[in-house]
Amino acid sequence: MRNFHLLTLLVISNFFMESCQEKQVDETPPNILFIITDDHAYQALSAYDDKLIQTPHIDRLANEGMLFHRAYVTNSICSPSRAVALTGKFSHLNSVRDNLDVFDTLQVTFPKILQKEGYETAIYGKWHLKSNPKGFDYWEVLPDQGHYYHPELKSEEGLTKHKGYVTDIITQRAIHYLDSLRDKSKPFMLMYNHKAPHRQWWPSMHDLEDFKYKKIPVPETLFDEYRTKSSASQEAEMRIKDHMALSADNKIAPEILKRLNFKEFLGWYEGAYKERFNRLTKEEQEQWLKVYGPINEDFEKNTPKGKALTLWKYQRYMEDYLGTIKSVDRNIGEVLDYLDKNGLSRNTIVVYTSDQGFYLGEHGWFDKRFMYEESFRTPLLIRYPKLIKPGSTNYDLVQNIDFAPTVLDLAGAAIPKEMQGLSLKPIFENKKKTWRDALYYHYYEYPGIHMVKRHYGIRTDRYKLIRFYYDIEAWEMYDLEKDPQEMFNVYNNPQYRAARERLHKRLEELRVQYQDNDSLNQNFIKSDLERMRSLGWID
Ligand code: SGN
Ligand code: CA
Repeated sequence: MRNFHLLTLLVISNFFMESCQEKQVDETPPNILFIITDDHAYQALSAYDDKLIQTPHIDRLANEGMLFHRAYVTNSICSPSRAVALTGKFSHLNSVRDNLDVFDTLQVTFPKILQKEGYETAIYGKWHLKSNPKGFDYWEVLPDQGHYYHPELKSEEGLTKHKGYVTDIITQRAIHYLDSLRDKSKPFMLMYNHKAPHRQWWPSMHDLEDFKYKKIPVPETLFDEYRTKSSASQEAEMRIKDHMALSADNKIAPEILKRLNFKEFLGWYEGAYKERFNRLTKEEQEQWLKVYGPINEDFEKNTPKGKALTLWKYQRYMEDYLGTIKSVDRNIGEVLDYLDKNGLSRNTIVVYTSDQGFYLGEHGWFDKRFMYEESFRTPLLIRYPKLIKPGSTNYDLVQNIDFAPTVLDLAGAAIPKEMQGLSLKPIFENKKKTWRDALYYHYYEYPGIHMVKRHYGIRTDRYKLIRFYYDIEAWEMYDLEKDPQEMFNVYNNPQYRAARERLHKRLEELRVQYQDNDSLNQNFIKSDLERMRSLGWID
């Protein structure tokens, strides 16, 4: 009898101890691992679509968390997206509308708030905001765009050159932080940001051959002639056919191009190609030439022309672009394994996203910037075992202004009024009653590289309305339900009159809500022109 009581007591006390521990764990603020890659198109992530590549490690986040099918950015370009992620505010209010702007580090950002809440914060990899990171206890970032091979990293101590491949190095630095540097008594927020798969797509030595000579499926709209669109599409300089450099992008040696009389895209691109090649060690150059040598020889012997050349460039583009993603996927796998092995997975929110989407030949393009789906949308996968049911999917209109409010909300911090996004927590918990019915977008970098005209617009569940302005005045409207590839501009189609009027009205409301307007725009144009003049870009 006595023994029985003792045993019962033991079992009960054990139960209490365990549930207290459980409670303790549950009340510990979550760690946050925020991963932002550069130019990763959702078309090249197998959780969304596996026709181009398998990304099993990134896919884990969807299998064990939530996959967002309608995640968008506010301004499809690098520095602006990063500023939005940090501040939760649109570009016109966060100091970074284009890649030339310098981020105002005096602003409120989510890492700064987390620091005040007792978090330790760190950032490794791509930063691209010109001013030095603020609000981070540890930081080591690529200067500007950084390099694929043997990159430099900038920290409080200055520049350090690292031996190896950029994606591996950023991972090593991030794991070193997690393992050896961090204060383990505090929750952490780690931003782990990759350069890949940014142009000019130099895959790691491990992945040089992966996609070579595998026939990559061609998008239906590769030869789009923009028949119903405004002149903005025709005038953009991002067509694979006309603007992708055979040298730097497709890795054909400049000597061969000279012999074949392909004069276009030598100049700066020739220098860029040589400079990148010269960064490789002698052994790497030999390894590289074993794979790219035969491609070069074949190009010289059987030089494709016309449509065949565009198809050849597309195939070469994809081989290298996808190659750089292989290494991102493998490295993310390593970090997820680290979390598993160190008992961190359950209490760490992992966010995977890109600074924007990218064209993989759709509409004949590479690059981003436009408000069309491929570049406006961005991948978003979030794992948080405590709140998110494994294998969930979501189709709400979410946007990168939501990142900062979401992280703060999950960390138990107050969301400042000036942040314009919404916390995604109710979506995770399945408790959302209403959600936004429309997204606002505004792109500014024009005139500039790729010459995509300034535009703003609205996207609802079914429609999209865009206004191009500055040296053009044009509206476009798409019925995304009937025309998901955005091939038919229905702005002037009488059947869509009522829908068009509703969209105009809602667009104006959004501009008021988000404090954007034409007079603000006029001032931006004035200061942008002054800057271009001072840089000697225009007279
Ligand atoms: C570089 C690229 C462009 C790209 C911008 C901005 N050219 O200038 O194609 O649009 O970066 O990219 S490259 O030949 O130098 O690679 S962003 O992602 O940083 O916005
Ligand atoms: Ca980018």
